[in-house]
Amino acid sequence: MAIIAESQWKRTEPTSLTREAFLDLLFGRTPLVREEQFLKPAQSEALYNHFVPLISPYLHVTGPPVSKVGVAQFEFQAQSAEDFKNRTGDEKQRYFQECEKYRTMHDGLAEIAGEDVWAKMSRTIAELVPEYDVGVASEGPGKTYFSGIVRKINSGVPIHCDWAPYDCATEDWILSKITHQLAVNLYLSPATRGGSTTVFDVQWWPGALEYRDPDTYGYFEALVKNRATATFQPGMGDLCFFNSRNMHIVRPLEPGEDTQRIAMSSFIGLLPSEVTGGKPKLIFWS
Ligand SMILES: O=C(O)CCC(=O)C(=O)O
Ligand SMILES: [Fe+2]
Repeated sequence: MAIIAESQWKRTEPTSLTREAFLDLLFGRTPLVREEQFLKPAQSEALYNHFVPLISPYLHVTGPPVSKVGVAQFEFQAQSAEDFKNRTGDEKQRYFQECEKYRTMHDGLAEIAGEDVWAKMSRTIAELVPEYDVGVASEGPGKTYFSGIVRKINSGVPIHCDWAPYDCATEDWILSKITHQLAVNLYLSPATRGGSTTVFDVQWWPGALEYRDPDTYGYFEALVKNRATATFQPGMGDLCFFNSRNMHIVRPLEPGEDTQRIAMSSFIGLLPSEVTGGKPKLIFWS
């Protein structure tokens, strides 16, 4: 059996968003960073009410249903063994066309919530790590990625990780050149029954593919058995970060929970200076 690297986690509890915590997360030394009440309840409520009626199903998902406002690069990925056999070569073109449709999606945020909460999130990070450039991922004119999708995940997601150097290796996406990857979620929902997220102390490495469920983007449970975990129950207005190279799972809402589990979400990848030709850059995409 393949060998898993020794744990680097110093703790399993979430820490608040400081420079040290952010860098520990990026480099795998801590599992969770959580800034409680990043949004005031009235802001979350206004955004929730604005986005819920606009939600539509993912264009492609090989697992429990997920729906959204915006674009997920994941919708254009090879998710299952079958998908890998059926790449058409026009995935990137279709992806960037879809991004154009949602280019103005955040324009009304300031009016709805009193401030552009998504810009506030990226500004907060940029201030913590001045040694990095920070911005939405781009491959040049007409090829700017989309960041800040709003997702509804009521039915949970299987054990999986989000690791662009593997997930995006099917084409020449710039994302496959990152060296570290985080997920950030700004939870807008008051849902409290079910819907917790668990991060496992197992990062993607080639041997993890032995545990891949061929029918979905998920991995079998044996991969994470007996490994340390860090679990959180998202609270309305909380801004939570985890290292998305780590395996993670979202549990479904329980029967009787009648609010939707909604979050505004992005990945954050570190592009090294060998790729940027200048400062390392934190790139955002959903
Ligand atoms: O909704 C969540 O808590 C996490 C969803 C997820 O898999 C991700 O953001 O990568
Ligand atoms: Fe994920």
